[in-house]
Amino acid sequence: MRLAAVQSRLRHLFLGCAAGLIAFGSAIGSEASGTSAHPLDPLSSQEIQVAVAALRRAGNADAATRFALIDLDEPEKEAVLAWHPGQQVVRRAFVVARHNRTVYEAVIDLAKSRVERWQAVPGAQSAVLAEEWTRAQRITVADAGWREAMKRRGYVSFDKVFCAPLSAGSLVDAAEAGRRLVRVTCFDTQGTRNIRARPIEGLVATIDLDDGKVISLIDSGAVPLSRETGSFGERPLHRAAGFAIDGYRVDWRGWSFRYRMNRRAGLVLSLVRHEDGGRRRLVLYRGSVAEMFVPYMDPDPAWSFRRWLDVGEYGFGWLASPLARGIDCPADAAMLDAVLPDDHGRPLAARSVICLFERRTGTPLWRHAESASRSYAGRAGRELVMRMIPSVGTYDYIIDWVLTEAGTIRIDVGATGIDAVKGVAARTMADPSAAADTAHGMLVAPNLAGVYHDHFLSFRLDIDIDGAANTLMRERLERQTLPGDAARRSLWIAAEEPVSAEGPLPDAAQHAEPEVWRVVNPNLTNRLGQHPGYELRPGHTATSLLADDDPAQRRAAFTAAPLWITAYDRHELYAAGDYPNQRSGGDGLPAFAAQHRPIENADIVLWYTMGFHHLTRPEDWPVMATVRHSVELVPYGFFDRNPSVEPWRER
Ligand SMILES: [Cu+2]
Repeated sequence: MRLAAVQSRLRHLFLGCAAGLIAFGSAIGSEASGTSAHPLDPLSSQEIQVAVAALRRAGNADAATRFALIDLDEPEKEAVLAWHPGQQVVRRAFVVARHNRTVYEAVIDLAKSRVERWQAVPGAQSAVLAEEWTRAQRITVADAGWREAMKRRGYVSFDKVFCAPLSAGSLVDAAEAGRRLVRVTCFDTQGTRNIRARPIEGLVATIDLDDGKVISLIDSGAVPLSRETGSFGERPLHRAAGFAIDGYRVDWRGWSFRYRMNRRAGLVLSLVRHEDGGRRRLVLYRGSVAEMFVPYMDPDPAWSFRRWLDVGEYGFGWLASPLARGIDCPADAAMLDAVLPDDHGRPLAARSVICLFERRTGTPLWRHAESASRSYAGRAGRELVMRMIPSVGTYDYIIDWVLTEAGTIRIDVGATGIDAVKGVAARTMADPSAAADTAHGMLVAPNLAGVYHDHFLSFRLDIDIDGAANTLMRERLERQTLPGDAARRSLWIAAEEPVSAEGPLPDAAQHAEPEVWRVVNPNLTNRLGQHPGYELRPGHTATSLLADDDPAQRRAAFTAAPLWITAYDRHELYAAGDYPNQRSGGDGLPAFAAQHRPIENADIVLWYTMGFHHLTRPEDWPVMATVRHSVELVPYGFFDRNPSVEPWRER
């Protein structure tokens, strides 16, 4: 399809959106159905018409029949894979229709206009139809009982009321059996474009769509209406575009922070603050890499010592490589230098070892299309990225500190570079030595085994939510069983408990129950009376599989759990201690935690370990495509609302 045609189609789909909420599509004109169509091409409008006509001609369907689905009936996979351009294929349509209160399935041979199958599906209900949406709204508003209930809530006219028919879920009483139902709940839309912002709570009408009437009404009493409009997207957010660098301070769209390059940790971000109603609120006092542990899984004496603690044994800042514009960073990035002393104590200018750029994510930061009111609002996603790439022997780690307009701080780590390979006799898996040669790694090329290993990257995150006195909360999701007579048997609730002891979070590695980790300032509240906080949302949390008494593991005990918490001490910066090189272990986090300092409503530090096991593969050779991993700090009651929406206008 030509671009212009695509654009015109897209415009058509949006502007032509039907009053119904279910779909944005509107009828399109008939287009030519290609004779050499690929077997997986969607049905053309002509083919759709053929399918419906065939059903009518066969007496299966009439004007009262409704179609919940008319789609390509995909051919067998063998036929699809054997197809070559120009070859004729048997095109079939698969149809779900509703006729005389019964759902039917049909298959139609489109070339022959012949119905091959027409079969009732007893007891089934097809999806809610667009016309049923509007019919349910009409039925609700016309119902005397519903009007009476609305009157008790102060409504005498309903032109500013939006009613949303909802799929009925499972049946709540026997009288509902066999009927086609939706349940309708309504909203007060006076003075707002967000038609879902003010629920008229406690009133639900259940509608029989076939009989066209309300069959039951839940009225559990009036609930106070929200006094806010819940509006968004009505005017753009006016913030300066792009970022500003002033010395070592960076400002971007409400965010500000300071950065520096440290020979050992690499990039250190400090005083990360977000503007909020004229206040510059502290989120992250300091964030940096705290250690890296890469143990190889080969007992061969030539390999068993390879269990690197790259940050303490070498230094990420020292290994930071100059970044190539247009490859390592976007062409329009700001390339930043750092000064690092060399082994002789001489200041060395490290050119372009940091880059800073704003990027379009290509994904909406947020959006909502409201077909019921034919409105749309959205904002393009943009992020600020500060990047460095230490080249640690074979590996290159792309370390990104990312800020978003939604108030999130994300750390992305991309691993690329060269697998560490061991020379072996085997050239293929058919060779006699192959089994022994690949006991601890995979052949990635003839005579080369990529030895299995892990990557554990510890981040020290000195989170200070509106000041130093913070508490780490665990919010566990627990199943709650409901009494036997309820319409539901179970749901989950969030059970909150503060973490009271320094050390690894017990059981956190097992993930036996899902849980949320949240740092709050217990001394403050937001406008909803909640303590402002940030959630630490982990991505890859593999922990070490080595035995606690393994000499390699003793040196890197921090890898036993994805999250540790300690009291703040500005000298405690490294997860495996200050001098891990050649040490036998016991330093770092286990020693810090052994002090048993108070950590509730105190200055605390979180240590998160991003971990991933690396089973090598041929595609890693000769250079590995970037594999990305992330961890996020996500605002959780820190803001009163989504900070990327324009300032609220109270009514
Ligand atoms: Cu690896």
